[in-house]
Amino acid sequence: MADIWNWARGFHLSMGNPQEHPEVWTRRYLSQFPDFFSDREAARTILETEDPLIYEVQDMLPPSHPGDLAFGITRLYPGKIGKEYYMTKGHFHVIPDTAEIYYCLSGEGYLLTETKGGEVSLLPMKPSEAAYSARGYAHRCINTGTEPLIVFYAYRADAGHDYATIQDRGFHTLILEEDGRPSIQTNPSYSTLK
Ligand code: S6P
Ligand code: ZN
Repeated sequence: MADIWNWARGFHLSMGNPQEHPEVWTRRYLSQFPDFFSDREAARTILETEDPLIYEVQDMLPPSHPGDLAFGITRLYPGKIGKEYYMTKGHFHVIPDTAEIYYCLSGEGYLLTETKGGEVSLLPMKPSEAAYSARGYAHRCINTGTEPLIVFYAYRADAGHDYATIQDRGFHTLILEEDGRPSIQTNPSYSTLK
């Protein structure tokens, strides 16, 4: 990575523009995680004709030192798969006792957080608002608006990501569009997803 990221001495940089530092951007297309959506049939139908970009992440991932901070920008596009709003995969941290802070720059949606025991904290995100995902909680961004939801996040650098638990069990809570507005629902497949 370029010299700009001097984790030992500090640095500053311009963020959020995919044209700058393109090597630290990761893109997630529907074909990479169709089974994370509750309506898998709808996902399959869409993939017959297109493969939409759901979100992109500029992840300034430092070497894994517990005293460093990983941070970046997530840009989550608007849209739905069936009735379910576009969302990130979501994950627990491998070191469970690690929190994460999100700050909303633009757009609107939710940070859905929940424990392995199914305790849910659903945190709204609007510009200039922060959402704190507590230690032990998985987290997922959901875009319920019509513009990209853009957030800044930071967390302990060596926390690690566990996607497999979410892939197997799903989240306890789903945000679906009903009558043109977000509706909070219990995931009927929670714990039984395979
Ligand atoms: C990492 C942090 C974010 C997410 C990003 C994409 O701990 O929570 O950078 O990685 O929002 O979500 P996901 O679930 O695909 O990593
Ligand atoms: Zn995280």
